[in-house]
This record gives sequence, structure tokens and C-alpha cells, in this order.
Amino acid sequence: MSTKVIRSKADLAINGAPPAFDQPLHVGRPNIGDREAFLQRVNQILDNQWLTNNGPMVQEFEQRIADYLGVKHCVAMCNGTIALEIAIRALGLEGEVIVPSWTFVATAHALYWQGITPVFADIDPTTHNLNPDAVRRMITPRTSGIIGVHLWGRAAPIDELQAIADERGLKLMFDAAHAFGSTYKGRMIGRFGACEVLSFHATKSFNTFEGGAVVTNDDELAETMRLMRNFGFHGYDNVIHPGTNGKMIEVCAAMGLTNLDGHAEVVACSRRAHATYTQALAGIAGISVLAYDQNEDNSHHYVVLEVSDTCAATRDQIIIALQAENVLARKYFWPGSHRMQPYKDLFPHAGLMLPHTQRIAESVVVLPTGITLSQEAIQTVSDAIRTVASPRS
Ligand code: T4K
Repeated sequence: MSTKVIRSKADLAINGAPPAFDQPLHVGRPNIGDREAFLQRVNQILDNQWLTNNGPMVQEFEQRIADYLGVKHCVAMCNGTIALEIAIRALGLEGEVIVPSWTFVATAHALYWQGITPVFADIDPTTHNLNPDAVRRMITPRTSGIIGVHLWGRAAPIDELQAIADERGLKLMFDAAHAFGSTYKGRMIGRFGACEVLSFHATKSFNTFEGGAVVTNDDELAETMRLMRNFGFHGYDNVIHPGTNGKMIEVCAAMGLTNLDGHAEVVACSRRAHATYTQALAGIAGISVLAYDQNEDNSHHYVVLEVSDTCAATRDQIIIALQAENVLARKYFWPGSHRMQPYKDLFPHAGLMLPHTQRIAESVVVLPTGITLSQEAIQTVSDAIRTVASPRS
């Protein structure tokens, strides 16, 4: 799709040259597996005349995910946010819960939506994950739990957070929306804390169109969440728990089963893309590509740049220049949840406790990835960044 060579600032679309790409290059382009296999499954669903409500595809999907992650239970849901809400409620969280601000806003919203106050703790600027010391500082008598987030699929400091939770009598769960297939100290994410929540949204490395799940080794918790996602029904006409509609539908499970078969290939492709970006962007003053620990598994789905003050261009100048080339890079998760509503009005001074979050939020650029992105396109995107970020000669 791209043929343009960008060698100097004059070649940049921002200076009037034609854009590098005639079609927009998106962050979050879905990875879509074997189309024929998916359509066959859809036909099977139509033949079954069973479209939702814990159908055979969902049951097979749950078993495959549980086996893959090595956990006892996978409770599939309609999306990651509802999965978070159901997990939070099933765990009995209340009062205040400590979360990072540096995450997608769904983590905080899932608490606030249920009348629980999200209390934002700062991150370690090198890992982008919760800093355990910052978590300790935010504990009050009203704190009931901690939600760690494995941002960019890189595991939160699980052992340290578990130690704090044990010491202070708090519940611990994880938002593992980015971490499908990631490991922590060689063990699959999914088994840590009381439970972990996955998102299978279209934009994730592994998707079910929309979807999510809570995975856990806790039998009772899993049973409660199964009730909660289906209005509390236990058999026909028998409601034994308050609940909502959090069910995954059959066609989403069909997508999940298909994409699961192709997931290893997707990860290999993302790993290559990440390596190509890293190489192509090496040596630009003030720009670094977030690295993944080679001793751990990670989907390599996110290519995250940090633009520091020593770069010849600001983060926003890079984003604008890329947009002119039709490269729709994103500032995830700018400006940070604490500066989004309602938290901005509720906690106007939260930023005082979040210096690293605020600095990182000003410096991040997330670049397009996905199985349809060619190596040539990655090179062109990188050339554009190098040109914008080079000092004027
Ligand atoms: N926790 C964390 C840490 C999360 O990152 C998320 C979701 C959640 C919890 C909640 O899980 P879910 O309830 O969503 O399952 C997107 C996604 O909607 C969201 O799932 C994701 N995180 C977040 C990081 O990104 P937006 O508001 O940025 O979406 P949007 O519409 O701007 O699309 C993103 C990009 O993807 C665009 O460049 C367009 C492209 N795209 C999108 C879709 C849906 C496509 O090319 N094709 C598509 O089908 O939130």
C-alpha cells in the first residue's frame, strides 16, 4: 500500500507532499483468523438454532481458554468492562479500591459505576505498571482492594502487590485486558490474585469481536460470576442471586475459537513487527521503543514509543506529522484516567500524587500493528518519525 520514500522534511505530508498512505493505517486493526473456518462455525450455530445463553460454542471456548491458561475456570462475558464489573461485585469490593490512573479508563469506570471510589496510585515509569510503594501510600481504612493492570501485556508486580494485600487484609485482582498469553516469572497470566479479567475486544491481539472473561482458580467465585452474568438464574424459573446480562454470544465464541487456532501465528507476526520498529527507530535522540522481557511471553501487540525532552520534536508534533501521512497513531492512555471525567472534578488534586503517570502520559505514542501491516509500511512509518524527530539542519 505504501510506496513513498521519506528522506527529508520536504518529503513529509505535513509540508505539502502527498501522504505516505492512501488508506488510514490504524492502531488496533483486528487480527482476523481463518475466514472459512469461522464461517463454518457460524453455519453450525445457525444449524443448531442456539445463538446465546451458554451455548455449545461458548462452553467449548471457555474450556479451550481455561486449558490454554492453565486455570480451573474461564467465565466468558460480553466484554471486558462487564467482566471487570462482575468480578469486582463478586469479590465484594467496596469503599475505595486502588488502581493505576495509567490504564484505559474502563478500569476506573468499572469501580465508579458500582459506587466504589477508584483511588489512583502512581506507576513505575520504567514498567508503566503500579509502583507497590505508591500503592501502600494510598491505603486508607476504607480501602477494600487493589486492581493491578498488566499494561501492554507486561505483568504488574504481582508478588509485591500480593504481599501488600495479604499484609493489609485487602482483596487483589488483575485487569489482564492486554495480557492474554503473557507470562509472569514463566507462569501464564490468569492464575494470579483472586481472579484476572481478560478483554477480547476487536482491537486486542486476540479477539472475539467484543468479549471478555474472568479467569480464576476459585470454584465459589466462578460459580457466583456464572450466576451474575445470567440474571442470577440457576436453572429455569429459579433466580438465586442478583445478576445482569453479561453473556458472551455464540458467534463471538466462534470467532474466539477460530482466532485461538491462529494466535501463535499472530504473536510471531507481532514479534517481528515489534523488532522491525525497534530496529528502524534505533538511535533517534529522545525516542525509545518500549521493550518486552525476552524471558517472558508477551503478544508484542503494542508498539509504544516514549518521546522525551531531548527529542527534536514533541510527542504531539510526531502525532500530527504521522496523521498527515494517514498514520493514525494514538496517545494511549493520555491524559490519564484521573484527568478524565468524573475523576477530574472529583479529585482535582490527584495529579500531585501521580508525577510519573503525568510525565508518561505526555510522552507516549502507540503505533499501528496487526497481521495486515507489512514490513514495508513499518519502515515508512519509522522513516517519517525519524525525519520529524531529526534536528533541523
Ligand atoms: N482494561 C484495559 C486495560 C483495556 O485496555 C480495556 C479496553 C478494557 C479494560 C475494557 O475492555 P473492553 O470492555 O473494551 O472489552 C479501544 C477499545 O474499544 C478498548 O477495548 C481498548 N481497551 C482500548 C485500549 O482501545 P478506543 O476508544 O480507543 O476505540 P476506537 O474506536 O478509537 O478504536 C481504536 C482503534 O482501533 C482505531 O484506530 C480504529 C481501530 N479499529 C477499531 C475497531 C473496533 C479497527 O480498525 N477496527 C475495529 O473493528 O478503545
